[in-house]
Amino acid sequence: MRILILGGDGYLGWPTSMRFARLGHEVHAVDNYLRRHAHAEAGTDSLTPIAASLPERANAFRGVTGLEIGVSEGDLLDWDVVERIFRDFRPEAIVHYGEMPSAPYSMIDREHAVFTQTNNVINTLNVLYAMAEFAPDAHLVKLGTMGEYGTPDIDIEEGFIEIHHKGRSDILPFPKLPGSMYHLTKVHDSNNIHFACRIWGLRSTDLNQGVVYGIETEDTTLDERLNTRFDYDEVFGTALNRFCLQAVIGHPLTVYGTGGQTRGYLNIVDTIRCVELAILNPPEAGEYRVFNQFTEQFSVLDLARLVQSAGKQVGIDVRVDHLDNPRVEREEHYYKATHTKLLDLGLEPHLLSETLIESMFATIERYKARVIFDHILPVTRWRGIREGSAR
Ligand code: NAD
Ligand code: USQ
Repeated sequence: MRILILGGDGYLGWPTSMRFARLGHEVHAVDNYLRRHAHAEAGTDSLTPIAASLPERANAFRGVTGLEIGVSEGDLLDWDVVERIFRDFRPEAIVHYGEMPSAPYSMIDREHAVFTQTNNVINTLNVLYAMAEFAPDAHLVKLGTMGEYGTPDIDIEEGFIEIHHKGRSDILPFPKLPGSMYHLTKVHDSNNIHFACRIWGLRSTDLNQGVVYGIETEDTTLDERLNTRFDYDEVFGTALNRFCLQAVIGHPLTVYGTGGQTRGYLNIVDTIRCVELAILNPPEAGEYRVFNQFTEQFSVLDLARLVQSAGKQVGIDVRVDHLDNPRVEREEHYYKATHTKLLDLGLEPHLLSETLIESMFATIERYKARVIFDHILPVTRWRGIREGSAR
């Protein structure tokens, strides 16, 4: 298949591009290096050294495997770029990772919020219009987030819920309570994509993904130039990745508040497999479906304890700190989210274990000299404007 990977230079996009090329697909990766620029501006960087550009990554991949990955350096906000790529490549499937992915980044100030919402919502609209015009039969696999749902006091369903109201019933989109300006963009995208499927007959799978952890995939380990990025700073680092790095450098684990915040998590290897399963089993024309993409749920404190216990196995004494929560979120709450659709398609999860955490420690140890210590503690606060409730 011809598969277009939007955001192909990112943490998830680069290993996905390699995986699909190795599976024999024709892959074209697009990126404008937004993520690299955001780190350069903030003075942060990936722990793992990554090749300098997408063309360099593709060259290294060709050198190692003999396989091609086509690349375009361009901004999805620019209609000319999107139009050209869709006209030239004529994708059969589009994997859309190409957004600004950080909740803290989107909460820094008005400018960052406006940028995040513009970047994410408008570039997805451009993709939908390009599909309608140049690739109406293609399948859009869009990365959404479990954070679209928030933490309601009822079980979370996969995208839709049957509602009985005043003697009538219907199956409607599940209510959304996102917790940041970033998470809100995913809700806006979902509405726009659902609309494009209903009105124009496009087909899409919206993958409401949980928090991803991990550093390596089968392809990244082939050669150091094929590394994917791994971030641990307060803006772009995610919970378990941060905790593993903190353990290795002797920093107390930064649990925000009580640590009862519960979320769905998955291994980076499973992210790629889920995207592959979605592509192999496309929806009907006009169908908009939602998969909840995570394999296990943990509280932040569960994760901290696991890292602590893995540390003990390898002789690292890990301390856990409870910091004042910089975010506005519920710290003790009900959380039960359905996630059977990907399992039904054949997903065999790589579950979190102490052994896996120990292997992450080993990789982090290898690059320890590159750690920038200044940006580990949280400084971005949700309460900058006016304090609200966690709901
Ligand atoms: P990432 O920042 O590493 O990857 C996104 C890539 O998209 C970056 O390389 C960035 O430069 C590119 N990009 C952003 N805006 C662009 C634009 N206008 N034009 C062209 N390229 C653009 O993030 P990631 O962690 O790989 O996440 C990928 C996707 O998955 C994101 O949409 C994110 O919201 C979603 N997601 C990530 C996680 C996670 O834990 N990493 C969890 C759930 C959902
Ligand atoms: N947290 C800590 N300590 C830390 C970092 C985070 O306690 O040092 C807590 C946060 O307060 C939050 C939870 O851990 O309660 C998860 O935070 P995170 O930074 O790991 O993840 P989040 O901000 O939710 O965003 C990440 C990705 C985003 C994706 C989302 C999936 O950056 O792209 O959409 O995970 S989900 O969480 O399901 O919405």
